[in-house]
Amino acid sequence: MSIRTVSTQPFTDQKPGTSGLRKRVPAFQVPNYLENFVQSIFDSISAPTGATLVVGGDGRYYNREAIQIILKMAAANGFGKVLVGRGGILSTPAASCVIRKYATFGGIILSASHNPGGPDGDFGIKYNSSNGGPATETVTEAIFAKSKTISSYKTFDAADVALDTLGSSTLGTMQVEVIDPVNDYAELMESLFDFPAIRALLASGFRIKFDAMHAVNGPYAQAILEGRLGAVAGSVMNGVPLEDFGGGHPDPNLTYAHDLVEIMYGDGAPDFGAASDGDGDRNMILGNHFFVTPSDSLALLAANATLIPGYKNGLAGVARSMPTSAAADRVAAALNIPCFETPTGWKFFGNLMDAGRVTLCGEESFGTGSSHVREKDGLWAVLFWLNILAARKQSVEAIVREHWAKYGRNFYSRYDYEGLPTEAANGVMSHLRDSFATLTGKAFGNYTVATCDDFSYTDPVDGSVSTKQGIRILFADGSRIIFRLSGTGTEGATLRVYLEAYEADVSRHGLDAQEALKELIGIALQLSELKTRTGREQPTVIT
Ligand code: G16
Repeated sequence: MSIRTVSTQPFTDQKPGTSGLRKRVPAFQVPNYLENFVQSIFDSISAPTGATLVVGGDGRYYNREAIQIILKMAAANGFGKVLVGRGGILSTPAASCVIRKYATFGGIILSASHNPGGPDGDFGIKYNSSNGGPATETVTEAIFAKSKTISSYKTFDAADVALDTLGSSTLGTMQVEVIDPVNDYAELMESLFDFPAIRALLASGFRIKFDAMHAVNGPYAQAILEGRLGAVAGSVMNGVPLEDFGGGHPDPNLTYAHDLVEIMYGDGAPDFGAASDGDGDRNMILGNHFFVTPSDSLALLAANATLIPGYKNGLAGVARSMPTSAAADRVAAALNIPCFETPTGWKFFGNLMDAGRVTLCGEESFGTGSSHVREKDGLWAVLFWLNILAARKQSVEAIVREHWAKYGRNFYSRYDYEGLPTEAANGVMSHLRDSFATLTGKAFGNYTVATCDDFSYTDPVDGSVSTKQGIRILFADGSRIIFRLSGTGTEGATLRVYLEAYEADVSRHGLDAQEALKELIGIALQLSELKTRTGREQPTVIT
């Protein structure tokens, strides 16, 4: 057993996207591809000799192989200890929890989140810092710079580490501790929420369905919902994590979580439904025949936070990504707390949470979370909702409708055009940028453009600036159309069009969102010339 230095050539395409490096599995299987990226991480983070690292992933295809490679490289790069989830499993929020609880130097999380898995599916890797959150752009840029000049990496020649039994072993001088992936996280949840009240709600006949989508949250949901909270057996569906997610697309939205949607919109639907994604950080919330948009969910959680033991003293502030609707802003204004608007990407919330300036954060992309960890957290959001339902003893729909009556409704929808030729997608964006000068003040039907810009963000904590974070067309009445290119896809380009219209009139709150947003959708298509420039008549996904 010895440390070996291996010569390598740089790859030019290792730029981390919205949340780490995501590629097809075969790309990661190219000799040295993963090793180069891991060495670039280690070379960029200046970990002291003997530091502790957390490693885990969502269990997708190639997770186990990648973990063995990372463990051997960590041993060769001077780490003293690695905490790894049993079977190589850690949901993304659980990894964040473990990094924080054991005050480790950082962690490596293996996931391509909601993207499909399997031998031809997607894989991903990202580095999280000691605060438990995704590395900031300064760090990811350093990793990318390193990946372009790397000439060697270090590994440790040894047999694979046994990952399926709890306990310690060694790789040279480095200790590998296989930990239970669920316990630390479940304890954290129990410290935040009123488990006895939720248990009583579930015992009273309140029926729930949680769709783990054959992804990492299955064991977490079984242990917490059916185990600690006593939900009836079968409340968790698709609860066995599979390397290819059963051939599904583990993205909790109305299109991909169709099994759950059918149940929640069928005869005898349960009272509450929820789903989470590949790595357990996203969530979708449903009532009986009712869908809660992620933007509304964030606003609802903020408005009801003091009902929850972990948040009973109120919130320091809230934050949302720029394309997320302004529903949370209205709650923040009423609570007289700050509301921050950040670029898309959970990493932008970290500084605000570390500085104690926000407690709750959320994104339209089915992500909600709080300062309990530094990742968005799917099961946390489900427990937050269950705690509200236990405290208020009303249906999901009644709670949301009451919220709209008080604050108004921000109608919201997102159109995704996936797998576009990159040039066509870039063409739409530059055409829109070129139109800025002529748009301001122009009227389109009921809407007049107030301003338009390319969103830019100056981090209020460290002063770093992020530019070109999405094109905003802001209308005089507060309605918005946003155009943005996704940073998480692995094939071609995905163009997202985000639509939002505010409605104060309660008599119109029952409208279908697509109906309420029809005129804005037409304006978005007209302004962007999307159909002619991309040849796409319809979006691939509407949420
Ligand atoms: C990641 C990020 C989120 C972001 C989402 C969508 O989520 O962590 O902050 O909102 O991607 O990003 P994009 O619009 O660029 O595709 P996840 O769940 O994929 O890790």
